Amino acid sequence: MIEYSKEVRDALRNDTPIVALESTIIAFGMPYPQNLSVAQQVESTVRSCGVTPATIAVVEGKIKVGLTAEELNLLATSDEIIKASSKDLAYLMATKKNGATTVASTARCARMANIAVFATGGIGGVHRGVNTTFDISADLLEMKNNSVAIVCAGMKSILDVEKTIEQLETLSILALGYQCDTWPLFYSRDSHYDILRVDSCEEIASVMHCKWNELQQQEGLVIANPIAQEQQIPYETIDGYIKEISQQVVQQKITGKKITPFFLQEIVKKTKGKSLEANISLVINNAKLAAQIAKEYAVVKN
Ligand code: PSU
Ligand code: MN
Repeated sequence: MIEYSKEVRDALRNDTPIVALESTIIAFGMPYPQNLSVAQQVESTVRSCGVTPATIAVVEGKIKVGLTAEELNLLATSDEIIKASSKDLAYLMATKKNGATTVASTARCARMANIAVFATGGIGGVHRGVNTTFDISADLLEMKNNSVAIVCAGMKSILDVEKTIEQLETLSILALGYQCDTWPLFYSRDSHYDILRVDSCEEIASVMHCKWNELQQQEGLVIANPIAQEQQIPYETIDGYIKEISQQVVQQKITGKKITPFFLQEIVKKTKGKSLEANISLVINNAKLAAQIAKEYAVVKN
């Protein structure tokens, strides 16, 4: 059912470390041509750590784990791509359509492919205004259902931070802060929300081993990796913009899966491109950490 790229197939056969990468960020998270260049840079960052990148997407109904250069290009340029959560996979397969996978579906596919580590920008969660919209990302459920370690810079900046942390707690999804004591909030490094601290990839790999192999707990794990100091944007600045954009969202009746792409695009305008630079930097930073974790986990699990 899954089609692997040659390098991913070889890595699976030889049991060498692999990092899964999502594709919604390519198709819907950044404008062209930055999206394509980031997708390529992320893959080369992983490779330069001696780890195999496996970007995941659906191409003409086939679940692909590891993409060719042409497929990466298709995701970055085509306007016939569906933002695909886990529930959409069957539809895409049956109708032979193209889909960019979110954290939810990437975690599911990575699990099916036996890949333990996955890098992204920010995880989905509980949206602000949830009391009226009921908008809670399927990312949360799929992080619960799939034993994959997800490296992110915290949650998407547009979310309700407190409620998302509470949901992670309820779903029993362990979150670890990499070299930090509080939750990083995507564009900004810290917050006043406590997180359990880890200082090395050895520690993270050891947590993965204790959780999945010793305790036999099946849930996924969130590794929150703060954005680099020189790239961060103060939370208050972003928060102000988000409140302004929220009003546009209501006025223009933007709903469902269109919400995140709209916010990201408007934040880029308001920050005069600085948020895009920050987003690019944190994604690459996460890919690098994910690769190091994958290497350590390969040592620990065997
Ligand atoms: N973070 C970003 N850009 C994105 C996403 C996260 O900075 O495009 C994507 C991820 O793929 C995440 C998805 O899984 O948004 C969640 O979307 P929703 O809230 O519609 O479930
Ligand atoms: Mn949603």
